[in-house]
Amino acid sequence: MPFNICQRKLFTALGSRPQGMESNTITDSIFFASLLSWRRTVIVQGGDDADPDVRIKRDHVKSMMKHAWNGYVQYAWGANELRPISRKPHNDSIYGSAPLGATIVDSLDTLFIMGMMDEFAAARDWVENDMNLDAANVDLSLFEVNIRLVGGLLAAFALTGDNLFRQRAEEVAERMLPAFDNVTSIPNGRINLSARTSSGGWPVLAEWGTLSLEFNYLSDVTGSGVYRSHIRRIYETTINLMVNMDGLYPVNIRMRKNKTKFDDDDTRIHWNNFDKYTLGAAGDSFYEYLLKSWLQSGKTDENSLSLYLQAVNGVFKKLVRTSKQSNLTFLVEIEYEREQSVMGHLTCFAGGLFALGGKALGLERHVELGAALTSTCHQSYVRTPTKLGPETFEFTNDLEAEADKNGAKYYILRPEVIESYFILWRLTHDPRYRLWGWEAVEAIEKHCRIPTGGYSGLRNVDNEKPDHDDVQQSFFLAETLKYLYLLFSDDSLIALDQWVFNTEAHPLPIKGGVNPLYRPASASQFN
Ligand code: DMJ
Repeated sequence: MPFNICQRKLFTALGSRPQGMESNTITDSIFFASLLSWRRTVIVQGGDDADPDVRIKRDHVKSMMKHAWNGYVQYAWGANELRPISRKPHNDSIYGSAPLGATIVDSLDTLFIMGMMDEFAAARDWVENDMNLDAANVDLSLFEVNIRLVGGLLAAFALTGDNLFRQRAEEVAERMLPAFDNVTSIPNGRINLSARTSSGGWPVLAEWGTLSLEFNYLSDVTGSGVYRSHIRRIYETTINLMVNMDGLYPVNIRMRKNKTKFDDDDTRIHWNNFDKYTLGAAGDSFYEYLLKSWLQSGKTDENSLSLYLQAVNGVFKKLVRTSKQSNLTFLVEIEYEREQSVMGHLTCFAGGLFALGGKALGLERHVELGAALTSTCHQSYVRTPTKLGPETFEFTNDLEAEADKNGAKYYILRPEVIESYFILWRLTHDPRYRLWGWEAVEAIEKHCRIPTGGYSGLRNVDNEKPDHDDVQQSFFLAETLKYLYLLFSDDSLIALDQWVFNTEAHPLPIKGGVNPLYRPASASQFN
């Protein structure tokens, strides 16, 4: 049964005009207009496709989630990730040995959306009773903590309205704030959640540029402006001091104090640009969050939109290329003014991003670029013997969307290619995207499924005999399986005009009346 929150909300709202709002013609029309805008149902569970064959495929994806989850529960419960072959916890991941249950928090919304409510209840119980930030006495990536923990908890809060998730998200975020005790608005890249300290200097573009969705939403649901104020300083002040190349930003920036003969403590800032420009690793989600911040704001955040449009113009001008052999569209990277014709699996998110932006803005050229990049990423999968794509692939006189013989041929269960299939499917309903998604399901089942529980990445996608890396990444449950499940669902389930996905595929509601699950603190009488 679809979980129809809209009707319950409307009923509550109709019985209770907000306190302090007097009745007159203007306020009446605002009040009832806002109720009308709530009339559209928000579907967060269910959403079965009308076609029985598609329903069978979706059931299969759900069974994959069960298999992935059961392996983790059995052999790694409470640890960050699972080593499915060794059948023990994986402690060398981004969170190291900090017992932060990354797989549990990253999986909350996937479990909920799939209707796996017993598993969801166990996960919630862990978040309530066992998630111990004081035990995380280690330097962690600000970016990873934000996208997986804060993003995962906020999405769980939005979907369920359960205040536990908001409280825990705020606890984590509040311990991230020392990273902003910096001379500039760019935060330090490392935080210690237990000691409440930060270190590491400036992180790369994609790290400091991937905070806005979570921080803006946090401010709205907690009523605390501190999170939004940090984002404002970055995007409304600091970014204007940065050199850019046609709207594209270098992945590495450095700050140094200006030593003068008058004052050794002069804190004026000089910006050095280390010029690698890329939509791949270290750059990717900076661009993603520009578009999505505009979407999340209900299309009112003009500053983010303007930065996004400038960046896509830069992409067209500087980065889009076509392969010689089969006219495949790809994106180059520019490093110290030299072009590298290499794309990463990570870069494949850009297909979905450009299509999403193009559709929202009525820019067909952007949608076409997104579709063309998604086809190229599909080629990176189907040209390998395993039908799973390598970490990086090249375009040379001899190679087209394939890894070089010394290249990075591993596949670590990443989501980006499937993410773009999902977005393109929702926007175009071209059946090829479901076909390609199903090809990926079959390949993952054949090469990555470990019979005793869980899924493993591969060391080399060119080896038909599996060479497992023995790691089930938490983003496999957060992203890869969620996007596959939604690919085989009806459009109404987590509708794209009501939700934006953070870069870890955690859906956050869109502001401005289209999604009653936004749950701002100021409207808590409706929650
Ligand atoms: C995830 O943590 C996120 O998607 C991030 O943006 C990039 N890396 C992984 C998945 O590949």
